[in-house]
Amino acid sequence: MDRSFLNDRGVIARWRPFLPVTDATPVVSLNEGSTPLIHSPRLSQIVGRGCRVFLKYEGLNPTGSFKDRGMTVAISKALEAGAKAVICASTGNTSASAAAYAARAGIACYVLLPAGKIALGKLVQGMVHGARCVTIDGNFDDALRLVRQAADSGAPVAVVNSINPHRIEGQKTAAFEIIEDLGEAPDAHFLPVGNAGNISAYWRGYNEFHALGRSTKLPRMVGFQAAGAAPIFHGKVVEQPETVASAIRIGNPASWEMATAAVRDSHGTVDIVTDEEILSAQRWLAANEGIFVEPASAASVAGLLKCTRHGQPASEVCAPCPLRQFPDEGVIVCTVTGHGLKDADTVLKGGAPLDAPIQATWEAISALLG
Ligand code: AN7
Repeated sequence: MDRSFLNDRGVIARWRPFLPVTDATPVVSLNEGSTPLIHSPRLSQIVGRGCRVFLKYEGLNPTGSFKDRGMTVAISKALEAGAKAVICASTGNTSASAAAYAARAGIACYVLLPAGKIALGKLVQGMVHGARCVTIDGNFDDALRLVRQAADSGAPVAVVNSINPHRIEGQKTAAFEIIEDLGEAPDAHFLPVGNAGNISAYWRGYNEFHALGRSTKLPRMVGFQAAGAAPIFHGKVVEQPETVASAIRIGNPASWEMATAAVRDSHGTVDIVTDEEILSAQRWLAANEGIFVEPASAASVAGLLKCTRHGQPASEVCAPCPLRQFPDEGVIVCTVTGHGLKDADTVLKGGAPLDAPIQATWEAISALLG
């Protein structure tokens, strides 16, 4: 029997030469990565001038978010180092991913979560994969501070937050895939920013492939924070971050400096989108392109829609507009980072009421269909 199919999938299998693994690394994979880059005709039309917009749909990873790309590397390396347990702070997706990969690796997983601020689907993922889910009376930034303390204390746990460099290494592979799919880097890359690891990872990936001659250009990196949780945009820590996009409810991002460098070096920008803009982009994407993403993920598309509305250079609310002087027929990639089913509550709260049941008769259905 041909068994090669068993390990020819997954981020480490596909991108091994670019990752910090050796033959001695036990690969823990769930066939993550290789997510679709989906052309969005309607967004392309809205941007106009022959530009093309693509969505990198990271919700199609095994646990439903981009976190799996970094987690396969982080957990494999933790296992290689002999770890028996891992720990992370999370707004939900990191913990869901860590729990699944730790289960697969056969090691324990502790997750620290801000009480009451985790989307239900993500909490359920942590539980079902057997992680020890601990909620704290504090926000994500408090949870991350405690995880750092756990690391410093010498407790026998490996940290799998993105302060673990293996996470960023794994996540950079999304940029490789985009260059392979397009045959070139895009002109701009839009994505949501929370802890700021992903924007840093993409920038690293684009630079590595550019240096190897696999692309001739580098995209402008354009990050969007929720208006109530926008420390990088404002240039200062937000003590009490608030947003409906719970995944990016972060006031003191771990990869702040790396992200700032990515934005500066790529001539990009960081801007904000309101909760209303986020929810409206989420619904728009689901209703018009058939793609259901969680609120945080919709921040990239909300940002693009905001840019097309303003279309003007810097105003009070809009950082230097990334679409200003954008080339005709340019290519924009928006990463949509997580699946919409993780947070069904937010959609229901937004009012999608079901009508009362109708009679189970053909007359009733026939009247409905006109
Ligand atoms: C769907 O899970 O921080 O800027 O603890 O879940 O790399 O942090 C999640 C972040 C965007 C922001 N979209 O990415 C966590 C966590 C979704 C996310 C982000 C997150 P970063």
